[in-house]
Amino acid sequence: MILTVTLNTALDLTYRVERLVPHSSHRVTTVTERPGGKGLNVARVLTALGHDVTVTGFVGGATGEALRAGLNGVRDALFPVLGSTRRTVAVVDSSSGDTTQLNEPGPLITPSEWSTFLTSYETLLTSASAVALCGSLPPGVPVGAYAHLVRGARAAGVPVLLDTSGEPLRRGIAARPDIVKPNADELAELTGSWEPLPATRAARRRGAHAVVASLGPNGLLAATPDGTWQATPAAIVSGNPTGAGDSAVAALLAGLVAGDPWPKRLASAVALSAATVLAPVAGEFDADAYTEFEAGVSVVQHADAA
Ligand code: TA6
Repeated sequence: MILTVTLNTALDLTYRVERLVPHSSHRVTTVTERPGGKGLNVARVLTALGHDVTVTGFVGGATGEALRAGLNGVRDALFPVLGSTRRTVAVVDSSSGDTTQLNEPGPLITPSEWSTFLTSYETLLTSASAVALCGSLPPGVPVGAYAHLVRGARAAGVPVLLDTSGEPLRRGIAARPDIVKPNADELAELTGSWEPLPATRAARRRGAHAVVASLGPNGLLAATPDGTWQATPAAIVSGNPTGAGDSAVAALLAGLVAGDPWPKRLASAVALSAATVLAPVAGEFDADAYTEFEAGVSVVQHADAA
């Protein structure tokens, strides 16, 4: 099975308003509540694609109960904690498709909760074909947590993908994960460069086997041991971009497990991201659009550089 780790799970609330205007009050037209946090979205997408997936991470309180109740067939090995699972709020402006995201910090994880989690992670790795470590860290979890979990996966011989930001990313990438998937902001923060190509290559030199940068409407840029590729969608789609990066992670994991060549993995990841923008919430995608988009993705190889 594919294992996804979401240490800071969330109950994702999506509010749609006609038009978001600063300093004014709004009527919400629709409210959607879903289990969230990046690894949970990855797992929901992979489950919909027919993969055998298990999610792990921390859950607690009434929000944790609501999250669990919404899992709908996604297998979970979520670990109960005393604190309450956070909420995240995405406010979607229906007129423009622009989204404003508000993410709570999450519950305080105690040292004993963290150490019990580590024991269960080691057990889960024994039946995993790949593992994804996704999202922010809740308070109390050490900043080097992902580096530790990457090393654990490598020691168990399980390929590992890392999708996080800031210092946890900086430390995690040095532990040599198989794939790292930063977005443009995360890449710039990590490398100090806003130029995607040199930044992606510089990020790879920090220790990852491959770095796949998600560049929003410009698709994906991948620096890998087999070469560097830019994968671009045929057209820009508008909708709700929340979770598009999580769907790219889902496709990259599926391609990793299948042993697909990089151009195929990237085409699939770009198409699945775009099909997610068409869905109303993160962790879901428009299945017909996914098939249609995949054929239209352009994948171009860059000349090799040191
Ligand atoms: O990528 C979208 C999303 O996964 C939302 O579902 C929301 O839960 C959030 O990101 C969590 O991100 P964070 O970086 O705060 O862990």
